[in-house]
Amino acid sequence: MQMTVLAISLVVMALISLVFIGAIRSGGRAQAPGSVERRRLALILAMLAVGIVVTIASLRPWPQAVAMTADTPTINVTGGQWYWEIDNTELPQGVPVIFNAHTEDVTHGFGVMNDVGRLLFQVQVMPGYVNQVQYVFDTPGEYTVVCLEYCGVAHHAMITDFTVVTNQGGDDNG
Ligand SMILES: [Cu+2]
Repeated sequence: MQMTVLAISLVVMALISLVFIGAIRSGGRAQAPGSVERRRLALILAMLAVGIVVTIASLRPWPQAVAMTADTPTINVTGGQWYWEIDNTELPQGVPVIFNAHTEDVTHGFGVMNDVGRLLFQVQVMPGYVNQVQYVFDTPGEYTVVCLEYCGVAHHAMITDFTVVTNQGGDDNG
């Protein structure tokens, strides 16, 4: 996806440059001596080159793509009026876990809070989409799931929980 966007950007940049070069060539020839025209063209090409280099150099992989491996735990979250369903309620500590969140009806907000009620992350849960969020739980314990998007009269009751358990290093957890 990112490479497609890059390719489209480069093609559009090239087209814009061609339009500029064409405009420079067709107009103002009488006023601008050849050397000025050449310097202007060189400046445009230099700016184009800098733009391409900066564009490529500033590309970064998406964070979840960096952390995700074949054995990254994936948790499926289903939201509905007015409940949460989580297919795994014992999550490992200290490793990235992926939440795949979808809704059975209206838009909800999947929000996860720690044991002192601090919001750790949230992701919008929208009809027709599976939204993904990745998180590393540093602390074992109880975590609370709430809904952060008003979804009807019992919105406030959309609460559930899950546990993060200590990852005993060396154990086979796959
Ligand atoms: Cu809600």
